[in-house]
Amino acid sequence: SPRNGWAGVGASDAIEALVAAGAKGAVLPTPPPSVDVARGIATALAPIAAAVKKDDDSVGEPGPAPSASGSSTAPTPAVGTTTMAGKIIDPTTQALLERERVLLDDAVGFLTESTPSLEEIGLLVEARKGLEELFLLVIVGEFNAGKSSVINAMLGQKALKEGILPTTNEITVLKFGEKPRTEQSKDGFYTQLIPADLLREVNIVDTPGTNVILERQQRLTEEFVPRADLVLFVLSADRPMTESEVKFLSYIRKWGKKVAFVINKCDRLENQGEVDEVSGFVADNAERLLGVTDPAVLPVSAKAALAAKEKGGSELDFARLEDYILSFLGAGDKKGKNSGEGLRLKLGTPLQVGTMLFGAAEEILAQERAEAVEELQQAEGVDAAMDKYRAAMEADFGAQVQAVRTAVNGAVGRCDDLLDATLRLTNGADLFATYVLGNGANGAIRERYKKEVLGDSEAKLRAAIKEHTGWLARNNDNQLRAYADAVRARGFDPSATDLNLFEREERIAADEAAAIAAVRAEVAAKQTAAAEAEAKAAEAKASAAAKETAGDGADDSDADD
Ligand SMILES: Nc1nc2c(ncn2[C@@H]2O[C@H](COP(=O)(O)OP(=O)(O)O)[C@@H](O)[C@H]2O)c(=O)[nH]1
Ligand SMILES: [Mg+2]
Repeated sequence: SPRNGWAGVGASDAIEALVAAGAKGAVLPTPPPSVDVARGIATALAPIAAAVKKDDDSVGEPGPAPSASGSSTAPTPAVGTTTMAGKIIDPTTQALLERERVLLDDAVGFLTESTPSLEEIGLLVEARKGLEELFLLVIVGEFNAGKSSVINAMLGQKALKEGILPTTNEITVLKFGEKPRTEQSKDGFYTQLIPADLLREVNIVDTPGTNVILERQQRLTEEFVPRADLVLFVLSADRPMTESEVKFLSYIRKWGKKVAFVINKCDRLENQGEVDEVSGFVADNAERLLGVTDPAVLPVSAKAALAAKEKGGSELDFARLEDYILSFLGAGDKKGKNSGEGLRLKLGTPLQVGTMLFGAAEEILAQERAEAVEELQQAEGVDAAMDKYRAAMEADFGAQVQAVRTAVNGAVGRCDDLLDATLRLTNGADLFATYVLGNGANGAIRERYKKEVLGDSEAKLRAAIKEHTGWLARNNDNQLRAYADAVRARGFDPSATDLNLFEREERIAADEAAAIAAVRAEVAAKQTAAAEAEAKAAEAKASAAAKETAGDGADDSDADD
């Protein structure tokens, strides 16, 4: 079979390589998609793409023998019963097609998951669908070059409108249909069913053309290029290779498309010499711009061809164009050239799109990775700065707490001093009480306590705490502002995070109130202790008085000093 050239591809370990790289099914939940996986898929696509792109020479070369254990009794698959888009295909191609379908579904799944920002994913989905369709011939070129006329001449009928003004405003997909009918499928997208035999073999797309005033028309035309299995680039013989055509060609090249050049309106040229001249000019430019050798350049006159067909005849140049197109669809032309090429192009189309998208995805992922690394470094920097800040704050905090503690201890110490001083002047509890009470009025201790012990302790504590909380707030504010700036610099909204200054200030005020309350409680406790001491003294006084009464009543009270 002329298609045996496909067999080698079936033996490729593309799928295994893909699976090894981590691409499993349409969903890749864990681990998160990485550049490595993108590379894996791109690598896996490569051998299939390479096989599909094999040069014409390799076509028809017998492929390796079927690997089915060589047994002559093994049942051979029923050759010729499998179809692709209604066309009969051999088992090897069928197997290849199956693999490609799985691979493409994986690829779509992977891209959707890993680079959802990649707008062109839809192109791969469309290209994947195209595998189930007929060979797709897309006619492009500047408006008025004669694209619609060329298609009409191919079909032998004026199925499409022609005109000197940009007439084909929308994409028109021409398909076979027993009854002529036009359906509007999507935005700017018509399907026209025509009972023309050629359309049993191929779907043809008429585009609005490039170099049109309406940008939308240009976009529609460009968007259809990736899906094409073969691009017919229609040029007008009287203005071949304009600047916009050169630009559009480089766009087509980007997608790795096979392009044939149709030089239309050759009836406007003077003689065959001019036709050859224009053909040579187009061929030279095409070689240079597309990087191909011996590009197909077909000079025609769509006008003359349709006129001839309508009279039941044919026109030689146009017949060459038709042979060329048909050579892709069957077993090649009379010499077997292009045999199997159509199938090869068809299978290659989604792979080209996939390769393009993986290239773009790899760039996106590499970029994202670089950004993530940078962010990680910054986060680590912030982390380190915070650690440092915490250590510094803890050191300062210790010092300030010590200051507060000193103030409290000072009060405690003075309290002890007072008691000591009092006790030193006495020789025992009883005497202490006597001494104290003999001094005069009730509450003498309390008064002295207040004056000598507490003094301005509370005011001092308040001041110390206020200073401490103020210091905390100031430092935190500065630190916080620095982090907020860093977060803002990364393009995030700091107010969406925990870095809310107002809330934080409220928290600091609450902390301050709590600290003051704690000091108050401590002071109150000391007051209670003083009151208790007073009460004890009162008790001692009472018992001393009772002793006095019970003991020597005559003994006159020796006043204390
Ligand atoms: N002389 C001449 N005119 C042609 C030929 N083909 C198309 N035209 C004219 O060129 C104009 C544009 O043709 P059309 O097919 O609408 O171009 P499109 O915009 O590329 O689809 C129309 O006026 C056609 O009649 C041709 O082979 N020879
Ligand atoms: Mg047109």
